[in-house]
This record gives sequence, C-alpha cells and structure tokens, in this order.
Amino acid sequence: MRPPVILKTTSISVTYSSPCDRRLSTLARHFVSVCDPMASEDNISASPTAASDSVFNHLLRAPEDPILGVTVAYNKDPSPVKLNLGVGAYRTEEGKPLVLNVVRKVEQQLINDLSRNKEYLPIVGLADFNKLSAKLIFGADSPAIQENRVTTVQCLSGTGSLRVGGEFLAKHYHQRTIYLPTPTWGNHPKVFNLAGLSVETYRYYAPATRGLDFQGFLEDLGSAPSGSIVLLHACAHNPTGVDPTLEQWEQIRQLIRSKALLPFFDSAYQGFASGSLDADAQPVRLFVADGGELLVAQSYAKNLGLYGERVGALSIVCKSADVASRVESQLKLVIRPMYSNPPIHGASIVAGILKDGDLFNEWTIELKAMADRIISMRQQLFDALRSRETPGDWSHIIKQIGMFTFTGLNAEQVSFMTNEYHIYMTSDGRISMAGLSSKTVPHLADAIHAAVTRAL
Ligand code: KET
Repeated sequence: MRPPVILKTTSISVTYSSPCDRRLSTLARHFVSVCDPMASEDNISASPTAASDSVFNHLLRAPEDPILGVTVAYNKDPSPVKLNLGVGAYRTEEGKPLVLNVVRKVEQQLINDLSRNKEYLPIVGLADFNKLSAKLIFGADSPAIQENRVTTVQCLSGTGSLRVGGEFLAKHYHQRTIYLPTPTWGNHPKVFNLAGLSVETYRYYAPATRGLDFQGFLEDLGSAPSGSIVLLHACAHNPTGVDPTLEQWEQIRQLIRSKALLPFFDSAYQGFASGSLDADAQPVRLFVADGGELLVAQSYAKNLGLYGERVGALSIVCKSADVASRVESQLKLVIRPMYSNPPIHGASIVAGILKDGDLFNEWTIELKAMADRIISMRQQLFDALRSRETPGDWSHIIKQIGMFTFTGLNAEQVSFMTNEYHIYMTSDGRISMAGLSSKTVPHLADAIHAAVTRAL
C-alpha cells in the first residue's frame, strides 16, 4: 500500500491515498480558494506572512559583535552627551571622523586621471601596492625584499589578511595550532578558528601590575609544541596597550626561533604606538633580520584612516625566492574562491601616497599628529582623575600606548557608565582614546569616578 500523502493548504490538511480521496482534496482546495481568494494554487504553500513557515525559522537571534555592536547601541541612544569609546576609530577634537589630507589629494588625482579604469585587479591585487607595503613594514633596505624572498598579496584590510594567512596555514603548514595572547583582539579566535586552525593561548597581561606578564609569556611559548604558530601584535597591543620592550622582543625572538615556532604578526597600528612608522616596525624587522620565516598582516584602516576602504596586505617571508613564488601561487588558490580579487580604490590611494616622497612625508606628519592627540588625551584623562582624587592608581593610562586604554573597569562598572553617563565602551573596560577630546574628558572622568566610588 502506498504511504498516505499529506496535502497542506493554508487552513486545511487532507490525507489521501485513493483516486476518490484525491477528488475530495481537489474539492477541498476549491473550497479554500472560494472562501479565501488569496489562497490560490500558486501561493497555497508559501504564505509570505507566517514566520513559522520559513526554512530559517529555527534560527536564534545572534548577539551583536562585542566591538562593532557597541556602535550599534550608541547609534540608538538619543542622548546629546553620548560618547562612543568602543571601536578603535580616530576622531578629531570635534569628535568627527577624519579623512587625511594626503588621502583627499590622491583621491582627487585618481579622479582627474581619465586614463584610469575599473578593470579587475589580479588575484593578488595591485603590484605597486604590494611592493610598497612590504617596504613599509620590512624597511626599504630589507635583505628579504632584495633577495625576493617575500611574497605580498593585497587583502581585505587587516582582518582579510589574517583570514587568508590562516587558511593558507591550515592548508599547507604542518602544525595547525595558533597561540594567541590573553587577552587579544576579540575577532582573532573567530578568524583563525574559521580558517581551520585550532586556537590556544599564551599569558600576556598581568592584571595586578597592569603590565606585561613576561615570565608567563616565555613559559607558555616555551611549552608550546615545536612548530606551533604564534600570533604577535606588532605594536600597540589591542586591547591592553602594553608592548614588550625591544630587549624583551629580542628574548621572545630567540625563544621562538629556538623552538621553531612560526611567528604571525598582526600589524594593525603601525605608526600609532610611537608616532613613527619605522620605530613601530622594529619588532617585525628584528625577526626578518635573522633570516627566518614569518607572516605579517598589515592594515591601513587606522594609520591612513581608510577603515571602510578595506585595504591591507599579507606578506610571507620565506627562505628563498623559489619558495616565495610557490607560496604566492598557493595563496592565489586561497583567494580566488573566497572573493576572487581585491578592490582597486583603496589600494590605489595607498600606492599613490607610498610612492611619492612629498605625499609620504605629509602622511607621516598627519600620522604623528593623530598619535600625539591620543597621547595628549591620555595625559588629560589621567590629570582629570587625579584632580577628582578618584581612588586607584591610574598611571597605566599614561604608560599604555596605541589607541586604547585598558582601564581595569569591570563589566558592571562599564554598564553603569553606559546607563548613567551614556558612555559606550567594550565590556572588558577598554576605551578608545582616539574617540576622546578635551571637551569630553571631564564627562568621562566624572563617569569613571562615579563608577569606581560607587563600587567601594
Ligand atoms: N588586528 C587588530 C589587532 C585590530 O585591533 C583590528 C581592528 C584588526 C586587526 C582589523 O582591522 P581591519 O579594519 O580589518 O583592518 N580593530 C578595531 C576594529 C574592529 O574590531 O574591527 C577595534 O578593535 O576596535
């Protein structure tokens, strides 16, 4: 006997297994369409309004991203005193996003140049951009570049570069474990997990001293299996603002090389730590100088303010030119099915600046001004807390470097500041100093003071 078939209409279900039943069901459908003209043969099973009919009905609502979600909440707040210190994005003294002058200039040149077109870029991106990006991070006189041992591919900003590097390693490297510092940028574990690597952690930050847990750092790398990948923040560690000294970097390098660990640098803030592009690249250059292999993901989101252009690069330094060119051929196989090839506009802006001596100098001046404004915000916030006699030692605000201060405020204090003072920040107590201005420092200091004294 044939299994019964269930016919479902918007309001009637009929089970039939014989020609007689089928006739009955035809009648039933006729009846439905007479009573409800919308329930015609065509839309019987696809009601546009009933959510329960959706093939995605089982989906739970996902939480907002811990960093970008802060901006979503901020945008919904009607308060005139609201302050967004969540995302690491530079703001002027007036609290406005900044488009650098050099960027405006080059964009104008690009628009005026009618010989330009919008053809696809190669899979690996704009050749000039790749060469100049490698020079920027490794140094113009880098032997690795001169010996053609570096392959650089243009990717979708820092995140895309990390993801492409992660997928390449998951496919072709003999070790599939990557060690991340605790804490680290919240997206790191997700990027590398989805790339196919398994994520482990190494100690990095000591809450008690609000400084580097150097001993823990060395111990954890020392006990990592040989060959493991190690993610290192090139400078301006996010979220802690705590970097090793150059002497400490040298010890880290020796340990990494002696255990044949593979360094993967994330360079999202070159120029933002010290105000100097070269000084901030020193840790990476230390590792390149020993002739060993490594990966670097570069982002131009912060140092050129090209956040939404999604422009960055992945470089892999290899032992020989021959290996580097085979690595590049395999990177193309990672990129092509992911997004085919990268966008042209942002990379053209960067290449235009990096290849022109005058524009490059102008950029370094603008970059230094951004870094200096952040440093001055640190001092102003520190002074404001001191003048309020806010309990605690706040010297870490002026000691930490880069875009962020890792305040030490806990999640409960953060939500108090958001609810009562309309100050938005990540729940780990990180504040983006770049979002602060002389006008808003007193408001933030009042909020921190209230949050801290209230908990006493
Ligand atoms: N690495 C680090 C360490 C980092 O802080 C960011 C961004 C990125 C990579 C990626 O940036 P991209 O825009 O893909 O070039 N951090 C800020 C923004 C974000 O979370 O997306 C932040 O921490 O606020």
